[in-house]
Amino acid sequence: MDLPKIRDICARAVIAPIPRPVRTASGSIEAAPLLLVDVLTSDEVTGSAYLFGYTPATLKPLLALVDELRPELVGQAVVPVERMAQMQARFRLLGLQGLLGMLVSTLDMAYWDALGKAAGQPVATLLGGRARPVRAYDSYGMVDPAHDAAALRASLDKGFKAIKIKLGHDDPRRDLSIAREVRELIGPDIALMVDFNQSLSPVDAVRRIRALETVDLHWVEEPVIAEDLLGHAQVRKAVEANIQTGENWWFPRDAERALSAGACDLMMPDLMKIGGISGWMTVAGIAAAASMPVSSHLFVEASAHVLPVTPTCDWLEFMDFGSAVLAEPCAVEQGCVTARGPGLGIVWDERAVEQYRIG
Ligand code: SMN
Ligand code: MG
Repeated sequence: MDLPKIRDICARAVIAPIPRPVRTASGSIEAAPLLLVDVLTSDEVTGSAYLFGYTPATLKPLLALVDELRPELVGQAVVPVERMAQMQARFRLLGLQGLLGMLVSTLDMAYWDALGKAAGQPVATLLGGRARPVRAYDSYGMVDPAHDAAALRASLDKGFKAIKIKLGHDDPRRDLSIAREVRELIGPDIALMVDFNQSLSPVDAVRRIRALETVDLHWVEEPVIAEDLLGHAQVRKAVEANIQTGENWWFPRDAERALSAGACDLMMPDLMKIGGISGWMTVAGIAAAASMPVSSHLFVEASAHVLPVTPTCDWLEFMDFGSAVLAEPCAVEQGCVTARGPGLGIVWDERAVEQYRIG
């Protein structure tokens, strides 16, 4: 059998509107700067995936990076494991982090999308599982409980059984009052997660998290700088709450390092930083062997394919950054998201793409 080959790689930059702005203790996101990546293959399939650039400043350099990588990838087989090895070898001296790591991970997702589309199967099936409902939490930025009460109630009406809010206000008392008010609003049966987005020192984190102990919290996320694994481990030892982290780990080795450091009780790798579907699957194995629950970060559509094949699958984060440019965005049903195929289920809404395109 002839393996499909990469015929071309195209990328477009858009600023996509998002349902609600995301305010965090470390910066705000008003719209989603996305790079839409298409891998055209020799069997006439287009594999697609999007990259979330965090800030519009990343988009032009990413377009230029695609132009640099294209000649090295065109003509190569659509075999994700080989392409990852190729990129690792090619950039050994530089290392795969930052924009390059994000692009390599996104290309991996696009390859898997192409393979699934060519087979007429969801990626979850190709990975040995199946598209099944995965429980999701509705992910908020910093909230004002009075102003956001209606939105929070609407989340519960949609069937979400868990809500995440961001904390890390200048005044710790505000964190406590917000967490209390949100808990009051959603009632005792809904899981409540909080995310500090790396904003605290380990000493402050211990103080704040202890002060929050009267509120039933499902997890406390990234209390300190993501790379400070020792800091995470110190906080974890000093508090009752479960510590969650992982969205800023680069490739599977970072996950291994964090686990070895005892940095967390729960993990949430990000498909775009962990090495795409291929990187995720490596981490899923490490996590299973360590009995570590795994949740996703962003990338609702692709995450819905890898979580069902993750033995220690925990929660899917529902933060809707791609749907403005997708022909068929993922739906939430009874608080769950089910993967769509074929492939990753990623097909662009071309009219929307033209509307939001900046490059
Ligand atoms: C997050 C980070 C970056 C953009 C949006 C949201 C966040 C999360 O830390 O956990 O969702
Ligand atoms: Mg987070």
